[in-house]
Amino acid sequence: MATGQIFSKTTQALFYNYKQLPIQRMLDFDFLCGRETPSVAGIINPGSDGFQKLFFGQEEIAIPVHPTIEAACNAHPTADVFINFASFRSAAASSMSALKQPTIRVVAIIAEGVPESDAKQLISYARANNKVIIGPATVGGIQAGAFKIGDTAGTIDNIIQCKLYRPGSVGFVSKSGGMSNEMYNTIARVTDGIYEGIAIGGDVFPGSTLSDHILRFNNIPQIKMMVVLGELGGKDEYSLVEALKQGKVQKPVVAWVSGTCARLFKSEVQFGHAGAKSGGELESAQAKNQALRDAGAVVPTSYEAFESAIKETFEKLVSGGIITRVSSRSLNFVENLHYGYQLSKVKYISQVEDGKISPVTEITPPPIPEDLKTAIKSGKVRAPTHIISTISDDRGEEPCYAGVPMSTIIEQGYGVGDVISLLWFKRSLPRYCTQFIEICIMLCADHGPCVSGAHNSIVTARAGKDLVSSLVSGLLTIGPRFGGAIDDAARYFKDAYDRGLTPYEFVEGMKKKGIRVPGIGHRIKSRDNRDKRVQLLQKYAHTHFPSVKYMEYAVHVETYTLSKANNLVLNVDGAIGSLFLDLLSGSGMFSKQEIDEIVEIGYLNGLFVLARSIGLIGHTFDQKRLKQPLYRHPWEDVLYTK
Ligand code: Q5B
Repeated sequence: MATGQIFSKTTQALFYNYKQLPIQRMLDFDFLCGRETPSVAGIINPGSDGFQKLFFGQEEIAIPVHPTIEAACNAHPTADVFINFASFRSAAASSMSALKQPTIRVVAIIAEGVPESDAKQLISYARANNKVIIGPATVGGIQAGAFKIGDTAGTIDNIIQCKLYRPGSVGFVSKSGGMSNEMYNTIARVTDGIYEGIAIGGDVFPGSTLSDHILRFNNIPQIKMMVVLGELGGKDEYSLVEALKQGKVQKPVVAWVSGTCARLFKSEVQFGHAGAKSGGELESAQAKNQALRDAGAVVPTSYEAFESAIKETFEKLVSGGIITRVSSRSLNFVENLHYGYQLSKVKYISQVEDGKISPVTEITPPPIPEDLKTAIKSGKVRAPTHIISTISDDRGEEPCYAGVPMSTIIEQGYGVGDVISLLWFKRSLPRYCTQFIEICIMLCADHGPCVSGAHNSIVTARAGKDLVSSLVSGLLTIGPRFGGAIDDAARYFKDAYDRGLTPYEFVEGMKKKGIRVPGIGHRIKSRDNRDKRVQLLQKYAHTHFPSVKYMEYAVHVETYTLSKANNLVLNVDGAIGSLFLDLLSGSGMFSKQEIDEIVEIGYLNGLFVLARSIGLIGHTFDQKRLKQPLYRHPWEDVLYTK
């Protein structure tokens, strides 16, 4: 693997698969460290491009999003780390494609469960091309005060507690990502902190090994001691043993291989990681700990003693009393040394060179502005909402309509009328009312292909437009002349009735103002060709409503208008408008003020809009099913005149 530093304070990464939280955590870390540039140069979100807004301190920044790895590498040639948050299914292919990019030097693979054969191919490609893989199955790694991969080291609070915003003197490598967070804490407590920490991942075939990183740390002058946390299973630790034996590591190594408890189990045990299973004796934690100890690492007798071993080693370094380099002449001696237990006896084997640790100058990192959501949750701040909603709530286990849970609606056999009454009127109306609503919906669902709305939908569908366009084109015709006269009918009938106007006074008063009586008149219906829908609605109301005073008033108005012209019948809009007034006032469910508000706001055209949408959708499907060509109105049907 490479010789020394793989990250710096200017390192930038490309982040594969948009994951808001880990990217934001990287940027928060950057801000904490006083980085000038964000550590994420670009995001690769397969198939999409544009920008993602994220915070860099208090500022919002737009990070470019690229559809392919190639496009991202071309756009950001100095970004040399590839952080791969792909799933285990696509991690191998995307990692290989990243490794093949000349600009990419380090690939971190987060996914667990990458097939071992794929991992081997990635490793051999990376080694042949002098590239570094961290993972698979890793949380990543961190160079304190400089660069952090994804979720490494957890929350900002933990990062601050572990002093990871500034470099210390310890190089740390572990298999486990979860345990590395724990160890950052331990190391921060008993030393001057981490310089670099890497979790190689718990797979059987890690892209880079414990010894790869230890050998690299050995070449980083700022790192004065190394801490290793291995685990049972596999033989990775033995390459470190070899490196120690061969004198390739000159800085103190404090190590522990976890999993000593495996012996307490009668059969083979598989711990959390794919690679962490008790195999033969050689792969046991005990054997590996002993081998490391024999090779000269400081190895405590238990995990509990790990912290004090690190502390003791660090303190020796601070006082300048520990080896930092071992000359080849001393090698045999080192090989025979039980370093862990004879720590205090080991002074200078050879020269001490630049091993002494000078105290780190402590800095106070800038505070990271808290996210509004978190601050609100903790009760620290309050923020005004932008929307107020009173009819439904989808935050709980199941959505509620006006407080009624979905399951109640289904289990208690609510109908569409009940749902409308909950969502429009915010209350459960008596069944006769909700049934009336359903009758209105059924009767107004369609009135043939010749009416304005259906005609528009048909023409639009035949122009090749989609369902929504065809539907709204039909809906847009609903208005004062066609279908949208229900509210006005209710307003005028109510006003005239409440003021005690006779039909004559009402109609003539309207005529004087030049207003046609809404709810009266029809293009094809007349005294002798009554609208069946009106008759059905009237019949239902007579049977179920406690009072039909507004409807009776409308009928008196009709009697008067019919004396003027045959087609001035009470139409479907007028029937619904007047009958809804009866429903509102007769049901006892609405105050006078509420009725005035409903009429004033204009709820009732909603019934026609909702109902007729059913028909307009039907006409759209019909035209498409019949594969009707573009509509063109015939010339003969147009009067061309000057
Ligand atoms: N005159 C509906 O008119 C229509 C008068 C009136 C006093 C009136 C017209 C009107 C009010 C709005 C209304 C809903 C435009 C209708 C619907 C859904 C539908 C549709 C479908 C479906 C029809 C002739 C003479 C003139 C006028 C006078 C007409 N209406 N006077 N009050 N309301 N109504 N809309 O036939 O003296 O000759 O100048 O605007 O309620 O849309 O099926 O088709 O389900 O899809 O075009 O049912 O009534 O009559 O305009 O030639 O007028 O009658 O002043 O008098 P027409 P016009 P004059 S339901």
